Order: sequence, then structure tokens, then C-alpha cells
Amino acid sequence: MATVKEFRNNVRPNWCPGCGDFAVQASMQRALGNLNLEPENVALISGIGCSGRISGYLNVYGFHGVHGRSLPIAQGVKLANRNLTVLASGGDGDGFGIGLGHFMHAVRRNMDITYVVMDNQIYGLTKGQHSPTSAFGFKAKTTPAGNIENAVSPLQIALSAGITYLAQGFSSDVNQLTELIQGGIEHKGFSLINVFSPCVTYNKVNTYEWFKEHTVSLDQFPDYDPTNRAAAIAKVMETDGLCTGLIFKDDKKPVFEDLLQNYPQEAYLNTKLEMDQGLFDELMKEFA
Ligand SMILES: Cc1ncc(C[n+]2csc(CCOP(=O)(O)OP(=O)(O)O)c2C)c(N)n1
Ligand code: SF4
Repeated sequence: MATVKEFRNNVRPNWCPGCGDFAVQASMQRALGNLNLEPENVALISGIGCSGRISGYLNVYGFHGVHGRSLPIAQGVKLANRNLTVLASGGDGDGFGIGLGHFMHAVRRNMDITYVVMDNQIYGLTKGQHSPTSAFGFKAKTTPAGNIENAVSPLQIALSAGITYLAQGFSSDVNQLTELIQGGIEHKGFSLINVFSPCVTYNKVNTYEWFKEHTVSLDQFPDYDPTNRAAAIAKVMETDGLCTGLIFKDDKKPVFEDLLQNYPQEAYLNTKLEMDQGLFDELMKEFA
């Protein structure tokens, strides 16, 4: 059985010292090791961005895809080999900007994939432009007078599109993050673990200190029921999307792969025309 160590390779990440993505990498390795999975049974698909490099930093099958396209690739991988544990990963720009359409459809399709987003509220790789999760008023290279768009709420989008496992973590709490990723991998269905993963180089607003001050852990609310979708939406709105922990979980919804198994597999092109020539000629007369 594989241990955490076996999910490490000897590639040195070229993230800036202090980047939140290191904690995401460590948490993923710990989650996979804790679950006793074998590296050859795991695939990690990523998009483009500093965060997207993660697929090269774990000792599992890795595929560094195109910007915003980690989820379509991950879904193809899962359909081709259902025995694989499939993870997808990338940044907020990758997943909730260019990849937002794919995200919505992956959520409603509910395949057994674990999606970990490193949400630093900026474009790191392209050197500090505002991203879809940057707050209104946020100043960046592309918004020197302040952002005049409202931020997307990945949590609200996910909940309203029917997500079956939703969690939010923070790079400063590796124990909680490991647990949340582990829960996502164990969950049979699509899971999103959105992670506040500070960009220490380009985002001087949403720092570790800022998140520590503004986030609220759901672990503080023993009565919180993560199986109630309406309560989850209310909690996300009440905390302005800044809650961490397990937000929602639904174990009853069937996964796409199982439904597909019982779906007619024959291509329509090959199906027999159940109509004799006389009936066909009669039908065609209607269009003459
Ligand atoms: C189709 C396409 N458009 C734009 C880019 C340029 N690009 C590369 S990464 C990126 C955004 C990176 O931000 P994010 O996804 O938040 O990841 P981070 O680098 O912050 O981890 C952009 C716009 C690209 N590579 N491909
Ligand atoms: S630019 Fe930001 S997101 Fe990219 S590696 Fe550096 S700290 Fe991390």
C-alpha cells in the first residue's frame, strides 16, 4: 500500500517562496496517501496557470492541459478508465473565467471527479491581472482605478447547479484542507474544493493575514447541517463566500458514469430503419 511519500516526486516546484499552492500540493499528497491509493491508479489533470503546474509535482499520472480545459479532459479520462481516481486542478481564472462553462456542466453532470481550485483572486502566471473572483474595487494591472465588475461566486454557482460535494479550504490550514480533499476523493460524484491559496507576489490585498481575519470556519457551528442545500446557500451568502470547511454533501445522486452504463450504446447511424419502402414513399409524398 502506498504512503504519502510515494506521491512525491523529485521535481522542484518553481512557485514563488510562500505561494499558497505548496500547501495544496502537500494536502493532495497527504489525502492520497491517507486513502492508501496507488500512484498508478491516480490521474491529475490541470489547466494553465501557476496552479496548473501541479500536475507535474505529484507522483501520479499527470496531464497539463489547455487553459480552462482541465475538466473536459478529466471527464474523458474518467470515461476511458473508470478504475482511475481522477483529480482536476487549476486556478480561479482557469476554472471560473475561461473554464466557467465547463465547470457548470461538469457540476450538473456529476461524474466522480475531485476538482481542487487554487483561488488566489488574481492571475498569477500572467503577472497580476484581476480575475473573475477579484472583489469589486480590487486594484490590479488591468484595473488601476479599481475593479468595476462584481466577483463570481463559485460556491453559489456550484450549489445552484446541483453540486454533490462542496468544500472550501485555506492554504494556512493543511490539516483541514487534507481532510476536505480526502472527503472529496471518497465522495462518489463531482466535488469542488475551492482553496484560498494566496499569491504572495501579485495580490497584496488577499494575503494570509487577510484570509485569517475574514474567513470563518464551519467547524465552529456544530449545528450546521451540510446535507441541506438551502442552508448551505444561506451560509455562503451570510459569510459572503468566506466560510471554510465542508459546505454541502449529497450522497444520493447517481453519477453520470453509472447512468451511462445503462444507456443505449448503439450509434443511431447503425440502427435499423424500421419502416418498409411503401410506408417510406408515402411519408416522402408529404414533403413533395
Ligand atoms: C486560451 C488562453 N488564453 C489566455 C492564456 C493566458 N493565461 C495563461 S494563465 C492565465 C491565467 C492564470 O490565472 P489563474 O488561472 O487564476 O491561475 P494562477 O496563475 O493564478 O494560479 C492566462 C490568462 C492562455 N494560456 N490561453
Ligand atoms: S506568481 Fe503568485 S500564484 Fe504564481 S507562483 Fe508566485 S505566488 Fe504563486
